[in-house]
Amino acid sequence: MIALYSSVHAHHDPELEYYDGQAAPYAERAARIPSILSGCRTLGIPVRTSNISISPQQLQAVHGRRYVEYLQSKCGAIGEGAQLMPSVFIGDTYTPLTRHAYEAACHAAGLAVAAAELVASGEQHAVYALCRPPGHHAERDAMMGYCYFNNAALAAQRLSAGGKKVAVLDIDYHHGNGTQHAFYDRSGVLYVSLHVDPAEAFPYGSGFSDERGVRKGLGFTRNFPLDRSATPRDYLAVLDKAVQAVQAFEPDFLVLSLGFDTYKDDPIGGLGLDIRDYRTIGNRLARGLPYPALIVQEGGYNVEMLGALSAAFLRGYTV
Ligand code: Q9C
Ligand code: ZN
Repeated sequence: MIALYSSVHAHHDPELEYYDGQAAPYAERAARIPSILSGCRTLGIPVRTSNISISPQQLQAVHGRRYVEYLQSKCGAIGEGAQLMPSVFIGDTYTPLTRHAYEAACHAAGLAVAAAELVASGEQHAVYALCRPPGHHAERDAMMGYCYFNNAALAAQRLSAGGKKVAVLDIDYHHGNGTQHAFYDRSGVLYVSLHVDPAEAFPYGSGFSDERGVRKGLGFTRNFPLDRSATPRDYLAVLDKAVQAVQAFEPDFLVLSLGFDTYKDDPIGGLGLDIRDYRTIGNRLARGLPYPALIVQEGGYNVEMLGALSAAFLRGYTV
């Protein structure tokens, strides 16, 4: 296993997000990535730098042309250090634009696609893409939840080339609305998500258990909402169900959308999981889902703890 990293993310570092119009410090901080990098180093996972962008054409595998062009031109007009809350192509007020948002998002997507290529070619059995900004809330035509381009969806789309079956397992605290919607009417990509019940958590509008896909995609979306008060024991029991749903699909490849915002002291999530639980999670996934895998970084906002959390996960995953 190797990790893929790009330094370009650091130029995108907004100051504020808006909750019902009230400004609050931006939780999706650039310092997250060095912390996760230290977790990889603790485990001796080789880290390869991959400063590869993605073209507007490649982004259109998942996103609309107008949306991509809007982001590119709008970001170019923003001053260094400033931020802008757009009025269109936006799903919430947590996702401001900066001068370097487009560039950073293109490099995060570039990491995910480069990682997908290493896995598709068989060069690596597993690759951890240290994507930032994250991606799973990004819709076809809307930025949302700190996400601009959907890294996991772009990678899954790449891995599905030639009719390969791809399972996306999303264990971020939040439901990955954008990834779900990207494949909602298709049978070749399974989306399975474990997250806090959208009745009580972001993104509120999707991730309910009765969302199961449409037309050819019916049955190829599976949501496992958790109560906010779920214990680690409850969590692991539901994780086993999600793992079984993936196993039943018999995928050629796995994309794991990995969030550490389920950690008990996460500043915006927080689901009672402790460091040792991440080792258990990593271990259960490695054993239950031994497919060639791409791990895509999503959320996780306790910057000081991300190194320990990623190390614990990797310790369990790589045994
Ligand atoms: N009052 C990801 O984890 N809402 N995005 C926070 C705090 C924004 C999370 C609400 C959550 C976005 C990738
Ligand atoms: Zn999240």
